[in-house]
Amino acid sequence: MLSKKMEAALNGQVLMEAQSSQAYLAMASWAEVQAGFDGVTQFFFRHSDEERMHMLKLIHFINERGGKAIIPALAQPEQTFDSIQHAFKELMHHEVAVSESINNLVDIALQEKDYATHNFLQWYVAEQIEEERLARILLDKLEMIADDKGGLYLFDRDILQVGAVDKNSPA
Ligand code: OFO
Repeated sequence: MLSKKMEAALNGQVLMEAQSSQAYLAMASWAEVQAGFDGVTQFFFRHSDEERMHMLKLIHFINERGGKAIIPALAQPEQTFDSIQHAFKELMHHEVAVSESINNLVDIALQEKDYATHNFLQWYVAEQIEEERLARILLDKLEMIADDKGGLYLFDRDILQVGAVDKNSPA
């Protein structure tokens, strides 16, 4: 059974995952209208779907542990970006903030002696290590490429291979 404090904190994470999904959906849509960035477009659409799965996993857990998942209202995410680099910088900042939030949940689970939730959260801890790693790799590549069109072409072509390392289904 979840404590009220744990339940509220997990619901906060539902919101965060939903916001992540929306933010990456906006990036995907933006990339889709930037001619030629097919790989980046697919990457963000796929990432948005993954965030939704992260949210669903939390919703089911909260409900199964005697709580009630709250389906949140969402603010409109950023719609336009100055560059591919800008979008990936946002992704990186976002993932670091999510990791901090997950760590905070782990702290609360320990304070509450809620070992079931602590165990559940380990999947998210591992996932965040992977998400931050991926975001850093991609951002480093983009910073090296800068405005080089050939480099951006190759980045767009190869991004789904890099992203494939990130595949461990949360379902
Ligand atoms: Fe849900 O991991 Fe990214 O935000």
